[in-house]
Amino acid sequence: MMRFDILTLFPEMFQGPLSESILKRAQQAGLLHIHLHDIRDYTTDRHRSADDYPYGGGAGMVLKPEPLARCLEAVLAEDGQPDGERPPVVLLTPAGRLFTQAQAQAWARQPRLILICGHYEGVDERFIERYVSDEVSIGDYVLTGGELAAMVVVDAVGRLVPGVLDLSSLGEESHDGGLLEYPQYTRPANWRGSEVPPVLLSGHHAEIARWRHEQRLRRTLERRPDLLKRARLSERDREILRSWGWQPEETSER
Ligand code: 6GU
Repeated sequence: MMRFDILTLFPEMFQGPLSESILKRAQQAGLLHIHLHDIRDYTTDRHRSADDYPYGGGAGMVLKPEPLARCLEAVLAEDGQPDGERPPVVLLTPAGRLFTQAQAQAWARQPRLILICGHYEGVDERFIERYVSDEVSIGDYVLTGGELAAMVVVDAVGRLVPGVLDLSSLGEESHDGGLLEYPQYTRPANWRGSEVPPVLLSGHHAEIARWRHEQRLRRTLERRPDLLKRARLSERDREILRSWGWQPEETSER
C-alpha cells in the first residue's frame, strides 16, 4: 500500500488520468491512495492569492511560501508517520534533477510520497529550503506546470507498488539492465505483406532469446547510446556492439 499526496492549484486536472485503467483498479483495490489538495484552500486573503510578483523583477509570478507551507503542514498532520520519519517531499520543476526508473524504484519502497506541483516562474526558494527533499524534472522540455509531471511520477512509482501489476509484466522492461526492450509481434504472421521475423515462429527458445537480446543491443545503440555507458554488458555484448561500430568510452565513473 502506498499513499500519494498531491499539492496543486489545479486538482481537476488529475481526474482523468488517475481514474482510468491500472491506477483506477489499484485505488479500488486499496493498493494506492491518492489524495489531492488545493493549495488555494490554504490562502488567507480575500482574493485567495497563491502567487505574487518576483522580488528583483522579471517575468511571471512566483508561488508564495505561506499557502504552500500551510497546505503541506496540514497534509503532513493528516497521517502521522512515526516520529521523525518524514515522507519524501518532492517538488516537480523543470529545474530539478532528472526523474529516472531508479528513483521510481526507490520511492515505490516508501509508504508515502508528497508531490508539489510547481507553477508559473517558480516557487519561493525559502519554502523549498525548509520543506522540499527532492526537486525533479521529467525531461528536457518545459510544461505549463508540474501537474502532468506529477501524474507521470504517480504512474511510474504506483505501477511498481507490489500487487498493482501482475508480476509477469514486471519481468523485463525497457531500461531493465540498462537496455531498451526488444520489438514485439502478435498475430497475424503476415500483416498486409509484412512478415513476423521467422525466428519467433521457429520454436527455438534459445535462438529467440539470443535474437531478442541482440535487438535490445541494436536499438539501444541506435536510439539511446548514452544508456550503454551504464548498461550491464557481457564481454560478448561488447564484441557485438563493437562490430556495429560502437566505441566504448574511457573507463568511466559508474
Ligand atoms: Cl516537473 N515541470 C514543468 N513545468 N516542466 C517540466 C517538468 C516539470 N519536467 C519537465 N518539464
